[in-house]
Amino acid sequence: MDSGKRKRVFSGIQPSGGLSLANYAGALRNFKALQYECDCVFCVVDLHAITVRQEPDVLQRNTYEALAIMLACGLDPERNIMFMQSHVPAHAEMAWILNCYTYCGELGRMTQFKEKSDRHSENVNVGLFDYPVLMAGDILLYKTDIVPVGADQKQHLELSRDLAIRFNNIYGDTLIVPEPYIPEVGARIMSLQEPEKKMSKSDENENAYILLVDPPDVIRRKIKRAVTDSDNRVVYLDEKPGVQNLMSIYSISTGMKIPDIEKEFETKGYGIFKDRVAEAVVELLGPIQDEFAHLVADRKYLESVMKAGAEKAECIAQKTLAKVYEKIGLLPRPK
Ligand code: ATP
Ligand code: LTN
Repeated sequence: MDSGKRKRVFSGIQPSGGLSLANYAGALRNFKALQYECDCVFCVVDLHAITVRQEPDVLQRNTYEALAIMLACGLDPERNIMFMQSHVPAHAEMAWILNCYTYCGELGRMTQFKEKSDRHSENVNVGLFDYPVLMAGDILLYKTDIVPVGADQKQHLELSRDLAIRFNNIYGDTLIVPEPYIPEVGARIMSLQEPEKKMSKSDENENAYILLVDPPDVIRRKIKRAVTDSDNRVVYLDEKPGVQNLMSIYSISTGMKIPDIEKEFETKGYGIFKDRVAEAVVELLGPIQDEFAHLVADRKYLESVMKAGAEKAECIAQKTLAKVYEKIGLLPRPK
């Protein structure tokens, strides 16, 4: 493919704890698929993670681990730009600029802000409120065409689009208006314990989520305990959210389509279904876990990846930022 025509992809993952099967389903899996046809930039968004309180040493460890798991999932650092958000100052700078074009009302309406303010009522800080603007900056700095994310990020992406359009309307064509890329299956993996709630790695009940690094026996136990219903039929219906969720997980793990899954389990009950889902997840995660164990121990290598990534990212980001400054009327620093 002509490299001039390749679409730019940007996405970010927070180092806010171990990554989950939901992060894989909604995001990482698609990053992997897109890397072959697009120019991809994948960022560990550490500045987003500090909108809730983090222990410094835990944050450091999670940050290395987030990069290691992205690599273990098959993202190629030669093909993609992979870096830490805080290593490229343009992200914080762009966020400031965009702050001046964002209305408080727009941010106050954000579902994630409302949820996280409830969950962290002792620390409703300005960063938490401003989180979507930093995210818009991430995306717009790279002239991004496509943003692969889970369904929970749709509202944030809408804001990024609105800000790009708003800026362009004032100053003329400057920023690219990004498109979301939300998968059909796996965009919203639900909690294994409360299937009407999204699976979140920060859930206080660890049976609610599967971490990509969970050992096989833990995965089997969590899936066995997953909440379903008393109907015992494996069919994909909205009134059976627990079963629907396990079917999505099975689909992601095996590559099978939902109707084929219904067929496979037509004459079988939840016992066999859950066993097969668990084995499929164990099989999916096995190679990722082996690769992760090897990579996470090699901090030198991880640092070499993030260093090279930051240099490449900075070049692109700095160019967009300079153009934005110029359009606004900020004086260039005399040489
Ligand atoms: P937390 O659960 O702690 O709030 P998070 O997992 O939502 O964090 P990120 O690590 O930043 O936050 O998410 C990374 C990617 O995973 C995003 O693209 C997000 O949309 C996706 N994602 C998160 N939760 C789910 C889910 N339940 N189903 C599908 N995709 C998800
Ligand atoms: N808010 C996102 C993480 C994120 C992101 C981004 C995703 C930060 N910046 C830019 C896509 C593009 C989340 O998943 N919680």
